[in-house]
Amino acid sequence: MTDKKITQEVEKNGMSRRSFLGATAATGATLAAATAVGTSMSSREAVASPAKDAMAKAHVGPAELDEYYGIWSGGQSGEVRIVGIPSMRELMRVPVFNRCSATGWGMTNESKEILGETAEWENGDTHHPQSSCTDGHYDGRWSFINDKANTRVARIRLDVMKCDKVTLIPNTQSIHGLHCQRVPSTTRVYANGEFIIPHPNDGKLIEKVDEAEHFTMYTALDAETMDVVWQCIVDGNLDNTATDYTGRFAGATCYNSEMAFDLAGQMRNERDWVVVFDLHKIEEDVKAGKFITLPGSKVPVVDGRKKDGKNSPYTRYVPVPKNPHGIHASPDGKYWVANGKLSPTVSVIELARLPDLFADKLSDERDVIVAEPELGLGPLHTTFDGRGNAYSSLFIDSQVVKWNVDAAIRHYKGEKVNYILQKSDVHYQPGHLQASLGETRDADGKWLVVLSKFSKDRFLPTGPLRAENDQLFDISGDEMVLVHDGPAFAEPHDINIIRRDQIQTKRVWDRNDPFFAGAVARAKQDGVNLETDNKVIRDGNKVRVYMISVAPSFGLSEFEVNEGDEVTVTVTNLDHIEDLSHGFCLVNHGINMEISPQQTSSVTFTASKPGVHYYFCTWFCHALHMEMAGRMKVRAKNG
Ligand code: CUK
Ligand code: CUA
Ligand code: CA
Repeated sequence: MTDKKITQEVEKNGMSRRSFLGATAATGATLAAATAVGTSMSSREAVASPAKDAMAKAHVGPAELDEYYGIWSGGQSGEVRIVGIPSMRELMRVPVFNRCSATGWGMTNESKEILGETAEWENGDTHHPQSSCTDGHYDGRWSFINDKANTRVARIRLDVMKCDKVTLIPNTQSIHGLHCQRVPSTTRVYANGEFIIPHPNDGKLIEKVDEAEHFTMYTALDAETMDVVWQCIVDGNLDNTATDYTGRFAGATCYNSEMAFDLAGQMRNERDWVVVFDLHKIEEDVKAGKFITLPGSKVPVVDGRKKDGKNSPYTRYVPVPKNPHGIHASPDGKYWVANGKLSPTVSVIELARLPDLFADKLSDERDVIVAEPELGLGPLHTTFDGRGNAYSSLFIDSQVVKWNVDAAIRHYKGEKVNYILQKSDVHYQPGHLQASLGETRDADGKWLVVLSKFSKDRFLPTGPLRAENDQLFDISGDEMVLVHDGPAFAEPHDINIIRRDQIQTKRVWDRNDPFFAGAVARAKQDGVNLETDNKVIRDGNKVRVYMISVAPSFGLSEFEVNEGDEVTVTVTNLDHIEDLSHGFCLVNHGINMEISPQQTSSVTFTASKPGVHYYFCTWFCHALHMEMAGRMKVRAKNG
């Protein structure tokens, strides 16, 4: 393609981008055009020397360790991933709402206990990993994650990188936005119920909207117990959420102030809201018993809706344009930035003005807004470098825009000042973006990860379903420089980037770890010492098989049960050696589980098939790993 043709393409593409809004038919054409442009541009780009320098910085050689842990959501895969930054090497997958063939998540007794009443659901949709803080710094205890698919919130222990709690949120449908308290420390986790549903939602009032009360709620969980501690009814719906750096306020975007159930209806208003919650006031009233409960639930509920134009003590509704999406706090604790999505602007809210907002000292709710810079088309999310600059993703423009927050504020006051510093193409259609430590006071402005929703021509094609593209930028200099394309499976939405010294992981399991306390208690009841005994205990038609594993053998090379028995196999890995995991897979029974060093794992199943069935070790542990196997003999009922 000639340069002139490329220019024409860009112009054409630019125009079709601009008619993108609201025109679904144009979407395909826009994206197709973007592909053509992207291809020609990238093949044209010579790698300039600043880019080469940045790439050298991002290079993590063999046996070198990354500087940061990235905690990655896995979208509709239902999992969470741990990725090294800047190498972008995937280090681990943490199954949460999904099933995992390798670790046995969803099959083992330990994981089923954690999944609780929702263990039967095999999918989830993770969007927002949020890691615990003390005084606005990551403290390495936990990451929390939402499940948009099945209205849950889960917790991941960062010391072992396993999920240890799952809570089903009552009275709402679809948990989307999630954020934890940052200051003084994470004792609360806040979760947005996205969809507006009738209350009670018992099937009696499904025909007419005006026959039932319709609303959604903001939910607070106790970070330690993961119990739901209160819910707050809101007008409209809730999309994303962010806390502040004082502990008193949280904000949530609402794209459906119209409370409509159709697309056109949800785009009717020029402005929707940032809903601001006074968390201290809600906690105070809940503590004082000033709350209601909803039928079938004991959770304290407060009403944050406006009544006859009057605000509740719990919320304020700040009008912002239009169907806003991401909301993010700057690391200096001064601002929230709400991203306009259907408006080319973002709204900058000064957090110091929120006490006056709640004290009704402002003449207009919008007086908390100190800037509304125009950035480009489809701003979805924003992150910060700790040097006063913000980076916003422009979904429709397929760009990241770097802008200066103070300059935008001065511009809003009328000064003639340019606030946009740089626009960089990304490939393609970015959602979240995250700068290193950008969610905390420690934002260090070194790396920026941009999670793009389309990869198109960037990788070898894989049929109709393509990888996403997680791109890495060096943002340490004046200009952001693209250094890496990272293909990712369905579908990272958001990440936390944590310095590696802020997370202390265990090398082997602690024998007293609560993760397998259930199995330890069962063994104790059976008089079994998990660290020495290989035993089969019969209890009516329930059989409990205990064995140890030491590379390359199981403590039992065979055991016998009767057809129809309910069998629980408990394996304890006595190996102390780092990285020496075993597995227990029972052939033709749909069972496999991980047993890492010093771990106990257990699984319960029915021995429904008479005959001899092999079990074998699935994690390659020894030169004689293939030989690490045994036989379950199932005696036929009439045998
Ligand atoms: S959401 Cu996906 S791009 Cu669920 Cu945070 Cu914005
Ligand atoms: Cu044990 Cu392989
Ligand atoms: Ca709207």
